[in-house]
Amino acid sequence: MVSETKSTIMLFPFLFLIITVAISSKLPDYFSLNDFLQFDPTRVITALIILVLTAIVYLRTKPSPVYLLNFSCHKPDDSNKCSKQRFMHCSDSFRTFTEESMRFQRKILEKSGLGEDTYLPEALLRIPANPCMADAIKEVEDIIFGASDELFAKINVKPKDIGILIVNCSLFSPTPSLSAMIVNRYKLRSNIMSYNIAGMGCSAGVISLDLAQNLLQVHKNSYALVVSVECGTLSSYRGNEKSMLVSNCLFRLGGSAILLSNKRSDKYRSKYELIHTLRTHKGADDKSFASVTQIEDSERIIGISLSKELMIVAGDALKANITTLGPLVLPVSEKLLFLGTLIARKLFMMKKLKPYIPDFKLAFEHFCIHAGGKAVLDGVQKNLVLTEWHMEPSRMTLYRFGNISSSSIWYELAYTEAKGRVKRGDRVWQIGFGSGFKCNSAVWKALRNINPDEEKSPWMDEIQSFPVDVPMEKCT
Ligand SMILES: *[C@@H]1O[C@H](CO)[C@@H](O)[C@H](O)[C@H]1NC(C)=O
Ligand SMILES: *[C@@H]1O[C@H](CO)[C@@H](O)[C@H](O)[C@H]1NC(C)=O
Ligand SMILES: *[C@@H]1O[C@H](CO)[C@@H](O)[C@H](O)[C@H]1NC(C)=O
Ligand SMILES: CC(=O)N[C@H]1CO[C@H](CO)[C@@H](O)[C@@H]1O
Repeated sequence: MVSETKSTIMLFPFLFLIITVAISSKLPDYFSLNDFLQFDPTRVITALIILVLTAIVYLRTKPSPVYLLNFSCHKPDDSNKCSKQRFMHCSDSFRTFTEESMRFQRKILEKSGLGEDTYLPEALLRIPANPCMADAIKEVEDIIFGASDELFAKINVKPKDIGILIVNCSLFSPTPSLSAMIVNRYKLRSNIMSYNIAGMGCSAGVISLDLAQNLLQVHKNSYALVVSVECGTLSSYRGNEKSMLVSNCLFRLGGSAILLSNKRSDKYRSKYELIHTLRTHKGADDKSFASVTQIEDSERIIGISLSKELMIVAGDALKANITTLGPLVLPVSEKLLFLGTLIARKLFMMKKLKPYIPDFKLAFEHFCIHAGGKAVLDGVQKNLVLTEWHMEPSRMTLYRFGNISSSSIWYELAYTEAKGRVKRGDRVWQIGFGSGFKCNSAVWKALRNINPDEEKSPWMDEIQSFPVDVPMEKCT
């Protein structure tokens, strides 16, 4: 989006120049020495004024670049580790689940693709569990401040320099808001533009990026802090409705913080440049709208219900958006192949010819797909024809950290970096899915080679032990 407008706007100065020359002279005159020696002052001044004006217009309308200075992902304390066995033990202690729901939860965990080291909030691990508001606040504080502290330690930017703050947490929105908690903790400036995005589900990460990008186009020379966290403490479900038990089993603790800048001088010390953000909202379709909802079951217990159509809806949303993204990022050869097949199918009625699925591996080196669950990852892999190597960051994030909602795409990027895969010029595609139903993408370009030994990330101490095979485990 940014680069496209940029190239159109780049044409303006040239256009103006040509018009200027054309108006102010008969072209051949310029080349006669005689004329060249006798300046016509009015002509020169007009040309100069127009040039200056174009330069001003150009600089004013030129879109600002958006750089990612650094980011951090929170790694919870070891005491929050929750093996499948511990999870079942905690579920059991609620004493509200029937024998059948216990069996169902066990089955979900076995098929989930989650490992034995994911993290749950302390309040949910306590026996007997009795989560309250104070627990939820403590949980988000731990994550938000943990991630932000680490981020501020990584970058050379004072909290006072931050002009835009976006916090995104889908399920928990206390008063004063989470963004106010951050302003208070880091003593941010009083004219800060703060936004608290709630209820937008797992793709909110990309939504906040998109919002940040738009704000950075308007407010020059700013830093934007984007914090993404999910707090499930108060939304854990204790009823026996199967469609509501699924997300309960997969949700885990995690959060991330990223710092964006639109100062051109920051390019040399940034990691990535934001190339595109794309948002697709399928909420106008009732099936999509109802695919992920927070409702009460027949016994008035609140939980998040996932519909059976979720995977179909997700596939549709993805397809819709890659049709838009494709032309922006794919190399010419792939576009031609796609067009050729389309024409053959439509014009020559070659119905048997399958629609050509463009090879996105030619447009991106790395993929970070929202790790909502194993089914989501399998679906995307099939749709985009990706190899296991490309899926590795997403699968390992699901295995190690579980469904950590919107921040998962940052854990995946951190994994890619920790494996030493990111080289200067590489392109990264982050895909988020979430209730609504929304599918959002962000495309980044790496500005430098990333040395895994220098990066502090949740993976740094254990990256050698990945990738692991993710078998369908029996759980007791
Ligand atoms: C992942 O967790 C989020 C937040 O709890 C939830 O809304 C979403 O439905 C979960 N995704 C899946 C596939 O369970
Ligand atoms: C906002 O929160 C959601 C839900 O926790 C998360 O999926 C998303 O990534 C967050 N957005 C950003 C920009 O961090
Ligand atoms: C990001 O932070 C890490 C510390 O974890 C640091 O080594 C690295 O140089 C930072 N990257 C940039 C581009 O500043
Ligand atoms: C088909 C569809 O909904 N595509 C959307 C994908 O995202 C872009 C960017 O926001 C939209 O412009 C497209 O309409």
